[in-house]
Amino acid sequence: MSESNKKIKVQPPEEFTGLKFTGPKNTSVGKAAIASAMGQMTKYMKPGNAIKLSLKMNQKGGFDCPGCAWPDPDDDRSSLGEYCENGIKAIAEEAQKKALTSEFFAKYSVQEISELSDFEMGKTGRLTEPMFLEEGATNYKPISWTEAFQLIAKELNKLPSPDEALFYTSGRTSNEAAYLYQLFVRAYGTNNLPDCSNMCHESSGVALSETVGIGKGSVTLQDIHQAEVLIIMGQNPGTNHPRMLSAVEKCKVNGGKVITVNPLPEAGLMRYTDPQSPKRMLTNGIQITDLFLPIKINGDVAFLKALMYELHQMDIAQGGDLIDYDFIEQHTNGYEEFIWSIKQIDYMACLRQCGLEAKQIRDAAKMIARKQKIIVCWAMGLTQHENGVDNIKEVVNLLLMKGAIGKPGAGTCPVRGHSNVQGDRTMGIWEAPKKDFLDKLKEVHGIKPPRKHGLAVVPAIKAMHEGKAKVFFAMGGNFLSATPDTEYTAEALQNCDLTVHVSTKLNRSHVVHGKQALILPCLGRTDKDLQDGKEQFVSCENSMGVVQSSQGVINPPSKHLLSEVRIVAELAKATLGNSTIDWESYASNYDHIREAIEQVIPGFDQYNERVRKPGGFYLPNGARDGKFNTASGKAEFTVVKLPKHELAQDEFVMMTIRSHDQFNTTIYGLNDRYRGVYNERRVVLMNESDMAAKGFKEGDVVNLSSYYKGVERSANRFIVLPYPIPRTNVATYFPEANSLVPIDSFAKKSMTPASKMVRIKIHKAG
Ligand SMILES: Nc1nc2c(c(=O)[nH]1)N[C@H]1C(S)=C(S)[C@@H](COP(=O)(O)OP(=O)(O)OC[C@H]3O[C@@H](n4cnc5c(=O)[nH]c(N)nc54)[C@H](O)[C@@H]3O)O[C@H]1N2
Ligand SMILES: Nc1nc2c(c(=O)[nH]1)N[C@H]1C(S)=C(S)[C@@H](COP(=O)(O)OP(=O)(O)OC[C@H]3O[C@@H](n4cnc5c(=O)[nH]c(N)nc54)[C@H](O)[C@@H]3O)O[C@H]1N2
Ligand SMILES: [Mo]
Repeated sequence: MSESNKKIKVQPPEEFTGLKFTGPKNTSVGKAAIASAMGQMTKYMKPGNAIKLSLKMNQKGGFDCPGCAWPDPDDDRSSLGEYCENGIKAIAEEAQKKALTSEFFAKYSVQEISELSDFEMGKTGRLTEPMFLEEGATNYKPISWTEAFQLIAKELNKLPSPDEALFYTSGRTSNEAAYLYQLFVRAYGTNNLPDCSNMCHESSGVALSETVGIGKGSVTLQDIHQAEVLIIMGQNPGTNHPRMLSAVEKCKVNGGKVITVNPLPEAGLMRYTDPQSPKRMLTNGIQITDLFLPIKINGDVAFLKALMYELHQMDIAQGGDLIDYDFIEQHTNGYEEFIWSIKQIDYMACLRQCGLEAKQIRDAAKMIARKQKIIVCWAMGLTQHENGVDNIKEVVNLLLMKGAIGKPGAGTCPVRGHSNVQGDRTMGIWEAPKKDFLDKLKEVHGIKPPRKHGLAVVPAIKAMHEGKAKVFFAMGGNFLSATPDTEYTAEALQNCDLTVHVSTKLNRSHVVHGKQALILPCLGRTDKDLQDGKEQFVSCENSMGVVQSSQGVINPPSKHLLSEVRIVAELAKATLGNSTIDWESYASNYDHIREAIEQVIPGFDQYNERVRKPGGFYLPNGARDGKFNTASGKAEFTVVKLPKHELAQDEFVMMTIRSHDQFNTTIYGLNDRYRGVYNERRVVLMNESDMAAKGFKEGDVVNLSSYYKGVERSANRFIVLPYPIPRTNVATYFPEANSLVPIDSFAKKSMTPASKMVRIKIHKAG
């Protein structure tokens, strides 16, 4: 490692920012949310842009919110703007009035920039011109686009094998840019396309593909409205998918019940006040959760097993009409073996592991016993575990037992993260592409796509660490801070010959760099995109498989910005020289990319025509229609093992979660309003009895350390806060605690880092 690299701060600074703690709230949204959103808009945006954007966000013919992937209503969109507090924060962050110019980089060295907190980095403004960090230099300096592309091309073409290059994607990239990007990467010769999905819903994709034949959820927004019971597991929609709450509210108004399974009583799941409904504002909102189950971290398999055991017992006692035997007979495989394993469970061991009482399990069983319209919604609380794939398979088992899939008001609902993470995967951003897809690329584009599977995020980090990958290219995202084991990942990136980031905003991955580094500034979702003098639009797929157009509405912050599509095309031209692909034609008219997508990817017939219709179109979804595209043609029951939970003396299980004021590694502000934590992110939420046993008081400063396979990792200076969380469980924020997540602790099969279950010890700081 060079001398200059040593001093670079690879993690946010350990300084405190002035904590105020009031304890958790029991209601969400309402007036405080409107005030918070408006505050962000007026502080960071030009007034004209703020109005333009809030009227066009998630409207038919407008742009797709760059925040989460929750779908928009097919009809009946609110005239006030289909927005939420955190959507407004996302656009306020992207459409900042402040511009970050080359003078900033001339004034501050890379090392000095690394001293900034993530919050401060984000507030430096939108990136405005391409910047280059020469080998051994202390400061980034401007570079022309042409030189930047030539430099990347030279480094890529120098590699002994294309497999020594890695091409990461974060989930904001549009369908058009993602398609062209994977086409370039495969024409260049590798399937090394790690993406944020590897750290997110990969466990869902793997489990759902194996069991119901499609790696996506099966429900629509209408289904949520019609469900009789919604089970919301491992998800905090009040913060991360606020618009989901209006759908849940509709479900409740229609008579639906909600069971919430979460170690924390998240405010958004308790009460909700629709900010656009004067009646709800006056009546203090609606109760969301009917049955709250404060589960221990990773107690979900144990809980589901106990629940299915109860259901089976009740079915026997009540004459056998609670379990849907007709559905099981006609549409599934493996029931006998599965139910035998459920009959064998050690019920008491399950109760101990999930931390719930038998009565709570029975109450849940009673709530679903006579219902068929059941939907399970889930997010990172289920996927980011070593047994993440099993968690979701167990969810599927429950739904299959009840015949609750492939019919209205029932099914699977993995709630996606980034606004186009699902679309990127549909477009082929995947390290393990299917043969049919590659065959089609060959047929349509005349390339010879590589057949060997590439590297997902965790193996990609290892390859860089071991010197087996030398060029790292990122289409968006903040790889260093989003990935586990921050120190290890930093060493990996610093091992590269070249790191390149296509970005809208400055982040820590720009200052923890390879020998040479480039920052390529691009247009964001909200910016107008002109190619050949004509305005272009892009498209995205939301969490429920609807493809819709998205068109930016404001002038970009600088005339030097290129669109992601244009960047890929220019890079391809520079790298591939004579290519069978007409990159220029694609970049100058995005309709041409959509024509190619239509030829290669099933479900996109008449793409250009249908995407221009208000509201877009649904992609085909077998599971939704009750058709299971598995090897056997039936949905598969699976027998899942109860995980082993052995905590050593003095050990705790830590989950790393999002605060209310962040979008992944982008820190909008320092408050976590619903949890009553203000002006501080370096906190650890702990059960009061655990605090007493350790002799801790509120406000004590502690250091955290994790031990995994003989390696100790540490993160220092966190403030202890008493919180209603099960015993031996604690919570910290991502990314401050990422250095504790071991690189080797990931889900079997999906390789998703286990960032919701890190075994740690807690010591008072000296
Ligand atoms: N405003 C905003 N919106 C976002 C994001 C953001 O950062 N900010 N991120 C986007 C992205 S990429 C994603 S993936 C989603 C993330 O959305 P979420 O998954 O809701 O985000 P997390 O904060 O990781 O919350 C996980 C929840 O799971 C619970 N949990 C943790 N461990 C367990 C467990 O073992 N069992 C159970 N049952 N529950 C558990 C936690 O208490 C927490 O409530 O949100 C997307 N939307
Ligand atoms: N410990 C822990 N780690 C986690 C998680 C966790 O729960 N706990 N969650 C994981 C999950 S679910 C995810 S999805 C990942 C997220 O990982 P990433 O997607 O890599 O991270 P983000 O923070 O979303 O990326 C933010 C950066 O994207 C860039 N950006 C924003 N908009 C655009 C755009 O339109 N185009 C381009 N090119 N760039 C843009 C900006 O420069 C910004 O700094 O993190 C994972 N890491
Ligand atoms: Mo995510």
